[in-house]
Amino acid sequence: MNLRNSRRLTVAGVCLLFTTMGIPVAAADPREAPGVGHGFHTGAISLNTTYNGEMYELKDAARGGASGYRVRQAPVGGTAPVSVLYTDQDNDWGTGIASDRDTMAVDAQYAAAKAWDYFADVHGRRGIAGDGQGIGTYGMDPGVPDAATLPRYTLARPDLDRPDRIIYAASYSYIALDHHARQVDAATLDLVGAAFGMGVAHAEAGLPTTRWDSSLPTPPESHAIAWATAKIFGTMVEFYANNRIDKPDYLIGERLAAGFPEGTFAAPVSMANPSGGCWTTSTQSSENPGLHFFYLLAVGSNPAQGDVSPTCNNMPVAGIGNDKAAKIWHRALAEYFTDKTNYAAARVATLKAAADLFGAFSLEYNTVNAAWSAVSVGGGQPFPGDQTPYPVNPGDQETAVKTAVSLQLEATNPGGRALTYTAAGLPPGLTVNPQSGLISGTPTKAGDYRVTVGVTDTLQAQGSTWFMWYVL
Ligand SMILES: [Ca+2]
Ligand SMILES: [Ca+2]
Repeated sequence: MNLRNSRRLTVAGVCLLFTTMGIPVAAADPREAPGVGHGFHTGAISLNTTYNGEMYELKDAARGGASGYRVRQAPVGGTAPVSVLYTDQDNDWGTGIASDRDTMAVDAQYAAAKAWDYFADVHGRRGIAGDGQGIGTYGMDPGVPDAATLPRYTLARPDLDRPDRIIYAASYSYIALDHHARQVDAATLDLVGAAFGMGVAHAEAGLPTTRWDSSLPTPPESHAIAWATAKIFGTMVEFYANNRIDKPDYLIGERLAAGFPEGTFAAPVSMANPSGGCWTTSTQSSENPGLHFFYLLAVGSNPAQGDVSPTCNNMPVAGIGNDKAAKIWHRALAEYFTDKTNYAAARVATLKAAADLFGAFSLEYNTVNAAWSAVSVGGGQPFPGDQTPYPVNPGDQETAVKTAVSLQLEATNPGGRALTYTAAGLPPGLTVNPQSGLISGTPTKAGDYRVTVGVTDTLQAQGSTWFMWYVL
């Protein structure tokens, strides 16, 4: 029965419904009934709400009392914005239209619930701090100047340079959603999930939740690791929700621009191939090398389905799937990350986490190592027993164009497992036999070619080297 089309009378907590015939019918306790939400990003979904005797509150008792608030401007004469719990008369929330405040609240509450469920189901974690406390989502009215003025809102910062953007930063129990100037419904699964993940990064490791600038005492890369953590988990929440409107993908914030003319917003970041996705001293304060790493670990460089992800070292990486990749990152965060973790330390931490979960030098462990190398974060092994195979460098080659060549690659192979040979950047006309390592063919075009040759064993332990091939 649709409550909206029924007159309702509440007596001692029992809802009596009057049908059009005027005959009272005892209904189930309305406090037990799930609400219906109509989100812009999420469509029609069910919501846990709380009946207070007079109306429904956007408050989810099953998830630590997670609640949705609207933040209004300070009243005349007041100085602080006012947070108001969303309420509804008939437990049917929102219209599905982006500019509707209740619709934004539906999206936020739904996304926060999915984030809660993701961390609970996959990582055994209840809430951002793991203490069972539900989180709040705050939809900012236009003109609310600064989320930092919210009570207890000590860790959040508005993105002053981009006031159209969501405020990612979250404290232990709050997520801010900044709709500001453009009235954007920023409560997408990945962005809310990222805010949740940012809170977890801070709660577990003390990672800083702001963008780095030169005035901050903490190293730039710890900010990058925090933001990578946020966006990795935001994407995992999106996959977990598997919503029919906001479909899972490896883009960050792709729904933000929905309903706006193309070009209104910057293109969403692609984890498969982000700009600055190779670590250098100029990308170290960006999360993009970390996002690129995670995509390679989970999906791989050339997946059967999904976007190709070019590697910085020209070596192929086969992914181990979202679930294993996310478990590795979460364990690294929970056990090994600190407030000063940089990319090199994150590499060691994720290797240790992979060793804890799957064994040192397991396929999963070796894939972590390969994926970090593929974003130019290298280093030694934190455990003894390394069996990485390496190709023997054949030295620079010089051959005449349109003349057949044959070059046999050799490799060290301490693990004794079957090897696959790869060669990237070969002169046109030449190919490598992946099994035998024989490079053969007839070069068709003169030029100077930088060739990366690599070997990968059946547990994805891999090594590479490079040489020049001059075709005259
Ligand atoms: Ca999506
Ligand atoms: Ca996304």
